Amino acid sequence: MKIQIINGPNLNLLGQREPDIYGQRTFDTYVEELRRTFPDVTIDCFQSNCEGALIDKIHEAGFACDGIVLNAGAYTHTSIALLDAVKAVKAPVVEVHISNVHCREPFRRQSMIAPACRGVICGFGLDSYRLAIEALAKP
Ligand code: CA2
Repeated sequence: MKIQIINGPNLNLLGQREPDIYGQRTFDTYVEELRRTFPDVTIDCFQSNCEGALIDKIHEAGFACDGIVLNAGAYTHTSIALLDAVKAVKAPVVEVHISNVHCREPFRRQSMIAPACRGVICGFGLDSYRLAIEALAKP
């Protein structure tokens, strides 16, 4: 099984800023742990701060892998273009968030992409990604 993780804007700063909200670990270290947790799953990672690059990756991975774990960052709350990209592809997409977006600012409660996603997982720190892969890997 092949899973593509796609991280959006500012998530390259994980482990460097705002550790109270996003934790202290870098994503690279966390992914190594994920790969050990799911030895039978090929896990690829992509991060971009650019909306178009995220859309291109969804198009590419959405026909080449078995599932996408998407943390679109702040684009989650604004991007109809990402919604359309998720709708357009074959692979199921799980929306994830590290923080619990429902107990933060009101604008974070709205997701543009959720209606096109298989499911949404938020609030479990980096473990949200493991839970998403768990859900996608279930037969
Ligand atoms: O909780 C999440 O995973 C978010 O998708 C993170 C986004 C935020 O806009 C969403 O509402 C919820 C922000 C990502 C910023 O990432 C940083 C990581 C470390 C330091 C600073 C920013």
